[in-house]
Amino acid sequence: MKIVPITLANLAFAATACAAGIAGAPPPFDKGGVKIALVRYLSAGDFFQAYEAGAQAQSRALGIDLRLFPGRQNASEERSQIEQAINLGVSAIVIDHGLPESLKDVAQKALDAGIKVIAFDVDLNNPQIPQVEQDDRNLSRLALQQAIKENGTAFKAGYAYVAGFAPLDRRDETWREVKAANPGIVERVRIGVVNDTTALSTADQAKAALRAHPEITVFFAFWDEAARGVKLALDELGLADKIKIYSGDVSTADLAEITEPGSPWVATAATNPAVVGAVSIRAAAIAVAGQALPHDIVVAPTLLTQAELRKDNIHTMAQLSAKIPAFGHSPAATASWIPGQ
Ligand code: SR1
Repeated sequence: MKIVPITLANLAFAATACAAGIAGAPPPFDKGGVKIALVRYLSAGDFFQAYEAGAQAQSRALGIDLRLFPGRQNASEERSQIEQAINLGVSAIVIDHGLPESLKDVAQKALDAGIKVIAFDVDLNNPQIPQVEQDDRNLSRLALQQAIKENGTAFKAGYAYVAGFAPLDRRDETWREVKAANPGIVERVRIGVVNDTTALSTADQAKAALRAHPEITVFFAFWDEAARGVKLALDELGLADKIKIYSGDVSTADLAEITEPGSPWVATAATNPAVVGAVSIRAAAIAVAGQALPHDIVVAPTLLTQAELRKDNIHTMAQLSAKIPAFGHSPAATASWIPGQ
């Protein structure tokens, strides 16, 4: 497989060039009009919106008819959306997040119907289903190492986490390792919520937690919606100069909050979600073309610190992509015949 760098900027050109089929591509992409479904558990929030935009751009470049099934945190709805995608006769289904136990059998039903299945951030525990992920154990490790660099190995922490979501569970494994290796780092309070207003709900929880635990000096939230909620709580309680936030994910809105004067949000470890969306669609396309894919398709995260972002004057994802190659493209799931890479 030839590895060619993808840039989101050139996907738009490729989109118009390839709608009727891609010259030299393997069937069925030589003719165009391949139907692929993106079925989601969550659609709200910056990460999920940017992921969808990246998936749509890569689909246009490949001449794919992308059928989008939005996520409303409803396991039975997601399950029935997969059934609908099977009935639509799609060639592949990308399953984005979800609760594994409600999806495993219906994913197997899709495979049995000859449909390729790619999972993003949901462990369906099936060797026939390649998994896209953001190297989550390392993602939280990058943020945790930065926290130790800035705060030492003895501090009281708050932690935003919801069990049952594969990326958060993998990030949590590293947090448990770090606590075990550093007995001076103590988790004093745990909060967490997943809904379509996660930031606001997290802020309410964080305010109560911080009032009850004035000893906390560091807060970990390895999901930007949760980190934004913790920051809102700190701002409202007047504690922004007392507590530092370390997170996962990044968006243009996050960059504004991280770099604003006096912000407590000092570092995040992240990928570009639009690139992850593009990788998921490329993986589905490669599978439909009958070409080989690794089981684990990994988009590597990068540590972003407040100090460096301010120094480099970075305020948007476009600026970040221009500055850091990993934010503009990923070598994961590429093939020489895929346009827009
Ligand atoms: C509820 S799971 C939220 C996470 O999913 C994606 O992996 C994003 O990185 C986000 O942090």
